[in-house]
Amino acid sequence: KDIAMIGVPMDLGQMRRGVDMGPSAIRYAGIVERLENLNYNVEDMGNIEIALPEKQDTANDGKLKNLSGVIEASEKLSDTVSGVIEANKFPLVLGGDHSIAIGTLAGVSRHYKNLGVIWYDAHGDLNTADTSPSGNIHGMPLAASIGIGHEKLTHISGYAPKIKHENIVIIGARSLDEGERELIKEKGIKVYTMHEVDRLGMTKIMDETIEYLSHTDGVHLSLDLDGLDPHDAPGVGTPVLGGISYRESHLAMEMLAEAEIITSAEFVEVNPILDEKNKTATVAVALMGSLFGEKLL
Ligand code: DIR
Ligand code: MN
Ligand code: MN
Ligand code: MN
Repeated sequence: KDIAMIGVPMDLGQMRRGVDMGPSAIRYAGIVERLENLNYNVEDMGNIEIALPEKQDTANDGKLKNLSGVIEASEKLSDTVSGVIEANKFPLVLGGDHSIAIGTLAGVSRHYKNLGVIWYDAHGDLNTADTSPSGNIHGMPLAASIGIGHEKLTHISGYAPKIKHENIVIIGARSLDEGERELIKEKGIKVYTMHEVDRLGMTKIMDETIEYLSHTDGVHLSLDLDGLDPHDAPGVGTPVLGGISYRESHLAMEMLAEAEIITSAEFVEVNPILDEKNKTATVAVALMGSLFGEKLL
């Protein structure tokens, strides 16, 4: 199978510098070689062009920081991802902050009637301008994708919603804002918090997740590196203590590989400036290896 890799040096969805270098850090950590060793054809499509934070016209943003820049990038990414799927390749998107998921899902979901999403993250990313404590759009992509929030964010590529709330599984949550908790309860969104990770173990969580999404016709994996414990993935903009371990994450990826359900993926929030010797990109590459079928024996 063919993989098309798309870099998205996006840093407009939050306010810390350096996450735009995520795609470079992941390439430097050897992603192409890693996947080629698994006998994939890997096409590195290079990076989507993202406007500079300094050049943002913020006059009309209201409570959504860098809104126009995020919208512009989302439209571009959506079309690129859609083209990759049309060409029968697996879209592998490298972030960049998590706001890119708005564009990724806008591109992917055009090709599925009933797309499932696994949201591996310390956060829910279910905020809107009204509930967000920060105004940062990287805390909003999951809400936007189920059609909740600013019209411009929910309607990338001219349609909404991208996914159904009952087709989402959030794994690793340990920092949810008040409005996000209300939305999760109101919609009955499936969430495995760290409490469940500890209590059930990753094996049971992945078995249940795969079963829960078995009625879908494709599953997108959106993996925020801050879902992992900051000990294992320190190079992220919003680290939260008490996260998923490196080993649990490998197990999760291996179980997804075995189940053969993932049809698109993105790895986001790698920030090499905040990192220790590119550890976080190295972890991301190792997890991608497992996701694409790497095995010891
Ligand atoms: C917080 C942080 N909930 C916000 N979100 C992050 O700003 O909305 N998501 N870091 O990954
Ligand atoms: Mn996130
Ligand atoms: Mn996060
Ligand atoms: Mn509409």
